[in-house]
Amino acid sequence: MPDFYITTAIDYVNGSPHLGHAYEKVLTDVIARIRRMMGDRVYFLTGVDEHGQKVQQSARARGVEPQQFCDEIAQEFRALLPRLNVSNDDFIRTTEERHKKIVRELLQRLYDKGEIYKAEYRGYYSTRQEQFLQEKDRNPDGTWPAIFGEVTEITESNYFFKLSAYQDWLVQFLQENERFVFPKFRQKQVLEFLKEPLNDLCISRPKERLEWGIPLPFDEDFVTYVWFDALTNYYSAVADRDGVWPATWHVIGKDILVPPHAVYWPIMLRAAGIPLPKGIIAHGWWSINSDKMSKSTGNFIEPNAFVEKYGVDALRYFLLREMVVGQDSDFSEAQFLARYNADLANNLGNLLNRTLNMLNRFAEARVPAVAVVAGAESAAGAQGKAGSSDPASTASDAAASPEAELRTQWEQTREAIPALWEGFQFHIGLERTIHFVSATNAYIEKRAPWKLGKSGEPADRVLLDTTLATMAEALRLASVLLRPFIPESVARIEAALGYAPSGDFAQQCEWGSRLTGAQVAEALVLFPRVQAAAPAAANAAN
Ligand code: ME8
Repeated sequence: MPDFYITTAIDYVNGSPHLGHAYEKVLTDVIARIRRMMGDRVYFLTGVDEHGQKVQQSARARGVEPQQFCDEIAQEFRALLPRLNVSNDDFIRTTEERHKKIVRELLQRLYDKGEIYKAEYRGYYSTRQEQFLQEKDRNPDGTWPAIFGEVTEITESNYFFKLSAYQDWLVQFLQENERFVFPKFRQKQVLEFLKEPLNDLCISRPKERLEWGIPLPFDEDFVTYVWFDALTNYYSAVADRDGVWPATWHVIGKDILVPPHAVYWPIMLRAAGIPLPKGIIAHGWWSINSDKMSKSTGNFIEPNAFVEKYGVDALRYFLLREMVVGQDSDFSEAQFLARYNADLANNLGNLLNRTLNMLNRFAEARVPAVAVVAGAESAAGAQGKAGSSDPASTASDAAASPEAELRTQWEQTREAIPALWEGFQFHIGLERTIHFVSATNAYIEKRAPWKLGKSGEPADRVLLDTTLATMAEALRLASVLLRPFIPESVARIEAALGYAPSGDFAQQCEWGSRLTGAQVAEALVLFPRVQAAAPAAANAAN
């Protein structure tokens, strides 16, 4: 069984979780669920980033100790995961002993190897960004950009990590590993960044300036720079688990690719003699109604409230269907509802509802065996041939039968999907899958089982059974491809169809008569149509 280790960024606990955080966890979850479905042994890590100036300041502003503040907010992040149906195996907090121990060991190892040195540094410092600035960071008019907040000139002794010594190695590594960063255009940005000489990285903060951090093992007057601390989480969480490291993918947002994940982290690992991860997936950013998310302006989606209102799968589906992994996307409730109604309510939900409804009405709630496929007139004659009880087993005899056409559609869909998933093209995968659901609904319109059920002709009865079996089978198959995305709904569909998945992914995708004889549930509305955009979900959370 191949090992597959996937991580999300660990979120700062200086504010509550928002849609961007939710997206990243769901995206990572989808990949983890796909790999599990493909038979990999998956380890999925997420967590929170608790040290540093921002957290210390936020705690002070609330008048509580940093640890107490972290405990509260970390709980909010942790509680969101089951609400989003995120199947993480582990949740790390950077204030945990297991993490602090490994950070200190790593620092000591690098110090002993001569990769860390002490030096005096004089320069401009941004408190808000917790970083020293360079002349090139100034605006053209000589002022400092507003994102840096207050900038002061300071001199202090600090510890530095020899980043610059690894610049050539990193460039070569990225040239040899063209797919280290997904999407590719982001890898180019990393190489672009590396065209300028790297400075060594200041990895300490004097305690008089910042207390809320992990003390350096070789000088307790300093705490560890928060990025050095945070990046190590990916390794510290699994350091005592054999065979999990190296990570397969780190899933992060585009804002923290360069330099932390694509420059600091590979160099930290390389310098410490630890194998590198296979790669980094850098996703884009969500805006809300074409604007930056901001609590103060109320342009903010609170994931819990949204899930409460529309259900977890409606949100998961939208996030994965709408965003092209690596690109930015805009979230508006109107767009969400349009997608929801078109794809989930009117298409998938409709297929489920009518399938159950007709099985109850015409087949005593049992999926009939397939009897015939060829032209309607020869129904009785073809019956004997269809002994394989395959809804489209006579596809070659009757290439143009609606069953055969639908089956061909299915074969094309299932063949396309693995490569789309492998390339993180989830939006296209979902589009293709919903397209197949549409084709199934069109097939039902064509066969019109409600008419066949009323006719009383034996040949029509045979055709009715085939139609009922075919629609149930098509729904079952579509569900297999939807399982990683909307797991709760798929579990309900499978239960309603009396289907317990068995066999590997390829077997589950085989068009057959898996459901013959299954007892199905009463008609079920999984995704009720929603009429108008209700403004309450774009939560004015202030
Ligand atoms: O950066 N859309 O934490 P964070 C999509 N602690 N993703 C977004 C987003 C948006 N509008 N806003 C934020 C940190 N994110 C560090 C990470 S990892 C060792 C340390 C994503 O809470 C962002 O890109 O600011 C990042 O991947 C994650 O949420 C956490 O952001």
